[in-house]
This record gives sequence, C-alpha cells and structure tokens, in this order.
Amino acid sequence: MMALAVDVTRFEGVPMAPPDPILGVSEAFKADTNDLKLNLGVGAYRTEELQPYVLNVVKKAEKLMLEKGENKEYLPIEGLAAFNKATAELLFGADNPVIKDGRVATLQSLSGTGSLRLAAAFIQRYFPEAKVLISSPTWGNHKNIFNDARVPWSEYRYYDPKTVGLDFEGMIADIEAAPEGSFVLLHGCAHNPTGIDPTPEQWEKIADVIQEKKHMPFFDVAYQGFASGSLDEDAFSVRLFVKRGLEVFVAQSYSKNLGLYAERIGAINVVCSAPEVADRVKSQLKRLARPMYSNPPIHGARIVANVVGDPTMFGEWKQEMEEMAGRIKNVRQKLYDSLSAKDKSGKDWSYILRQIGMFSYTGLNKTQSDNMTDKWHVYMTKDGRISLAGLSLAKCDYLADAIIDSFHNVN
Ligand code: PLA
Repeated sequence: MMALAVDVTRFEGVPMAPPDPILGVSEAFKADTNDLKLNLGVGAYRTEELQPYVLNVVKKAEKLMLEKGENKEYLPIEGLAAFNKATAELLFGADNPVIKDGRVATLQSLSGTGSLRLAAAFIQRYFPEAKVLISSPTWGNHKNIFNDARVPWSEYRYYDPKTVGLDFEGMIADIEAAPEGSFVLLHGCAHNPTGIDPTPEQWEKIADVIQEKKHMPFFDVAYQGFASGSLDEDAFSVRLFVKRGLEVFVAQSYSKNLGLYAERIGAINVVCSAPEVADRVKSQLKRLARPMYSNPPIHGARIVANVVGDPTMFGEWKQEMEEMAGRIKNVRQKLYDSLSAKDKSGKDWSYILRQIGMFSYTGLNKTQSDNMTDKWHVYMTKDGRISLAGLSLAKCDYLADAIIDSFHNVN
C-alpha cells in the first residue's frame, strides 16, 4: 500500500489572500488589546454603550415563532411566500400597480450580497454583452461580485473630492456615454461609502438619461428606513424609476434596518413590463439559485414576515428604526461639533453634516487612515470611511482628536 506523504502539499499554487478591506478590519480590531480601541470599520449598529443591538420587535417576533412550534422543512427555491409579498410591498409601496399587476419577480435570497450575486449571474447568462456601470467609489464588494460572476463593469464618476459632494455632471456624462443597454448600479439611498445622495431633481435627470439610453437601472437598497428613519422616504428613488414604467432590478437587505445581519435575509426583485415576463424571469432566477444554494434560510424570512404582517409590530419596528437613525444623526452632529470646536485651522467640517446614512466619508487618505489605527486605535477602512453606527456620543471628542491629528500631522 502506498503511504500518503503528509509533508507534501498539493496546494503550492494557492497564495494567501489579502484580508477583506471591510470585514478584515473587524479581525484586526479583535486582536488589539488597547482599551481605547474603537471599531468604525464595518457598518454594524451599536448602542450608545457600543454593544450590538437586537431590536425588541425582533425578540418579540422570535418569541411568537417559538411558541408556534414551526417546523424546519425546506423553503421553496424562491423563499417564503409571506416574506416575498412583504418585502416587495415595503419596497414599492403596497398599492403600487406593479405589485397589483403581478409584474414583479421577487426571490428571497441571501441578504443584499446574495441577491446582488444572483442578479449578477442572471446578467451574465442573459445579457452576456452588457456591462455594469458602478459608481466611483462604491461599496468595495460590488466589484468582487461582478468579477466573480464574470460580468464586465466600469465606473461612472460620482464623488467630487473638491466639493466633497456629488459630481453630478460627471455622473450624467458617464452614464450617457456608456453603450446602450448597460446596467447602471445605483444606491437606493445612503450611498456607501460617501453618504452623498442625489436630490429628487437629480434623480429625475438620472432617470431621463437611463431611459433615453435604454439602460437597465439596478438598485442596491441596503439601508431602507435607516437613512432618513422613514421606509417610504428612503424608497423614493426606486419608486420614481418604477413609476416611469421602466424595468428595474432591486436588491434588498434586512441586515441594517432590522438588525438581522447574520440571518442573511434579503431579496432580489425584478420589475418587468408584463406579468408573463415576470414569470419567465422568476423561473430563471430560481434555476440559477438551485445549484448555488438550493433554497434560502427560513428564520430571518419569518421574522420579517411576522413584523411587517402585524400592524402593532410593524409600528414598533418603525419606531426602533427611527431611534437607530436618530442616534446616528446625533453622533454625526456631535462629531461635527467636536471637530469644529477643537480644530483651530479654520477647516470647514460641515460636509460631515451633509452626508447621510451610517457612514461618514472623512476625506482621510490611506496614510492618514493608517495613523488613525496605528496611533489612535481607531479601526476604519483605508478609504477614509468611518461607521458612525459604531460611534458613541462619549467617544466623539476622542475621535475628533484622532481625526485632527491625522489630517494636520500626517500627509
Ligand atoms: N450593499 C451595500 C451598499 C452595503 O453597504 C452592504 C453592506 C451590502 C449591500 C450587503 O449587506 P448584506 O449582505 O449584509 O445584506 N455593507 C457593510 C457590510 C455594512 C459589508 O461590507 O458586508 C459595510 O460595512 O459596508
């Protein structure tokens, strides 16, 4: 019998992968033993005591679920029917004609990321010539998702460092210049990482160009209700495109707004021109999902369906969401106040107040961001993004000191 050589590996050709630019920050944070350390890397909501938060309404729904003694049978490939109904209604509005007409193909999928990935696989299979336009900058994982699905992408201008605002002209020009029939990935609200959203008038113009060029709008909605505190307000952009009668892709996530991060609950919705089209699209999305992960997990879907389906719990959710969004707004204001009071250089910090959502895009470069971590134990992504959801009022002064030092003493 041949002995197996334990000291010989077949994996010589497998190099070490770099840490993930966002989730790798949490790993580095865990390894730091300094008491001052602060994790502003990943966008995960914390209480004022900097503890993870499970919404009361989620605990309530889970208690009811346990009492009912529900089983653990497989879900259908498309997910839990009650969830799919609830999620489309939350997104488009319950009395949106696209829902009444049966023109939306909705599949429960593995949170925002899995939903985007499924849509990317669909694009690769049925639009092999098309490319996806993504904003510069964007959430770091977007590029990975399209790369792994073998979907070509290019960037459109979005952020203008000079104004620390939206490069609207550049954005429109780049979308206009793209080959007809491109997919345009848009952040439904609370753009990650910049926190800069188009105004309602600008959204109209973006829709004009997309419509003219026969592009396909593809929304990533990861923060509905979390940006403004209102589910309807944060769905404004998506609903505007749908109202124009366009076909639209929308990926949804319940990680942030219902705090269900690890439950991996979200959906991909495709608004189609006719019910018969939606049926075909849905059948192909199911066909793609089956060999990838077969069918989605049930727990988070039941939580969402229970919360949205019960008027009392739905009201409680909206209240808790407002409180979370409100806490983030408070630390945003306090950070601005601390920076303005402490910094004697005359620098205008007001862009921090103009940004919305859970992040602030500070403008710190990579070396300055390294200084934040190495000297001040403030963990953040190297693009200068900080998660305000991981910040407390009590830590704002300390953070302001770190930012001022990094801005003025590091190049
Ligand atoms: N889309 C955007 C724009 C996001 O910011 C995120 C999460 C997702 C999709 C996916 O989230 P989900 O799969 O949990 O639904 N972005 C986080 C976390 C909050 C991450 O990077 O995974 C971030 O820190 O940017």
